[in-house]
Amino acid sequence: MSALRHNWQLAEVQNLFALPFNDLIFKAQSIHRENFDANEVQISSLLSIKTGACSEDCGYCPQSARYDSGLTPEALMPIDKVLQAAQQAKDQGASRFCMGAAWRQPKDRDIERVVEMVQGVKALGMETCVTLGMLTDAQTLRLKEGGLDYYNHNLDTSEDYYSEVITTRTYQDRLDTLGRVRDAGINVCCGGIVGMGEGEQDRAKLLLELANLPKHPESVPINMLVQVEGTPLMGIEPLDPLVFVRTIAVARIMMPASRVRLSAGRKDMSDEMQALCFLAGANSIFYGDKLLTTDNPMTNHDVALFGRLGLHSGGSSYAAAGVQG
Ligand code: SAM
Ligand code: DTB
Ligand code: SF4
Repeated sequence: MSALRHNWQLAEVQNLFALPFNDLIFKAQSIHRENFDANEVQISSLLSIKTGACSEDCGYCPQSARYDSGLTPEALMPIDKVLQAAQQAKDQGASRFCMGAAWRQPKDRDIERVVEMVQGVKALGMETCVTLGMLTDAQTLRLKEGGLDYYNHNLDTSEDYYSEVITTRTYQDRLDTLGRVRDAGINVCCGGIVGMGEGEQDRAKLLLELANLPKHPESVPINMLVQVEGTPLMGIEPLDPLVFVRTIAVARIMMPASRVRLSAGRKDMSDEMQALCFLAGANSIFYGDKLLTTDNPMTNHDVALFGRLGLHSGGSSYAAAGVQG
C-alpha cells in the first residue's frame, strides 16, 4: 500500500508527467491495483437542478448569463421531478446521484429545498452529491446535518492560470469553501478541467494543489473541456488525448486512495482512449445521456463498453440493472 503524501514538490510532479508513457501507465496501474479492484468503476449520474442565468463568468461554462450559449434558463426543479430522475438513474445502474445548480452561492432558502432533495434521494438508496457554488459555514453544516454524502467544488485549474478563466471569484474563495466542506465532515469531490489552453505546468500545479490539501479529496473529477458555442473557450486548441491520459495517471499516483473520475468530455473520446484512462487509474464515471447541460455517451454505449472491457460497477451494494458485472 503506498503511503498518502501531502508534501509533493512541483519538480516531482513534472517528472511524473515527463515519464515515458509506458512507464507512467505501469506505475499508475500498479498503484491502482494496490488500492482498488482494478476492474471496478463507480458510477454517478448528474442532474442540473437549476440551470443557466448564472452571475459568474467562468469561461468554459454554458450556464453563465454573460455568454449566449442558447441555453434556456430553468428555476430550481420541483422535488418530485428530481426524485423521478434519481430513480431512473438508479434503475440504470448509478450508485450516486449528483445535483448541480448554476449559482455563485445558494440562498439559505435554497439550501432547505436542496436538503429535501438529498433526503429524498438517500431514501431511494443512493449516495448523494451536490454542487451549488460557494457555501457559508451555516449552510455547510445544514447540508451535513441533512445527510449529504459528497460536495463537489472544483479548483478547475492552477492558481496561475485561474484568472485567465474566471474573474468573479478567487482561487482562495474556492479553497475556503473546500475547507468548510472538509471541516463539516462531508466527503470532498474536487478536481478540475484540462484542455482550456493551460500549460503543462498548470496541469501539474492543479494536481499539486489537490494532493497537498490536508486530506486528499475522496473524489477527483478530471474533466476534459466540453467546448460550447458562445463561451469564451470555444475554439481553443484541443488537448492531446494522450496528455489527458497522463493527467489521469499522475492524479492516480499522487492520490492513490481517491476515486479518480473520468468526467466531462467522454462524448468526444474514443472507446480506446477511455480504455487507456481506466488503465491509467480512472475508476469512476458520469453515466447517463446528459452531464449538466451537455451530452454524455448514451447509456447503452457505456454498458457495451463496460462489457468489452470486463469492467463492473460496484463500491456500493445498490442493484445495478444496466452496468453490472
Ligand atoms: N455553479 C457551481 C460552481 O461553479 O461551483 C456548480 C456547478 S458548475 C457547472 C460545476 C463544475 O462543472 C465546474 O466547476 C466545472 O469544473 C465543470 N464544468 C462546467 N462547464 C464545463 C465544461 N464546459 N467542460 C468541462 N467541465 C465543465
Ligand atoms: C464535475 O467535475 N464535472 C461535472 C460535475 N462536476 C458537476 C459537470 C460537468 C459539466 C459539463 C458541462 C455541462 O454539461 O454543462
Ligand atoms: Fe456559474 Fe458554476 Fe457555470 Fe461558473 S461553473 S458560470 S459558477 S454554473
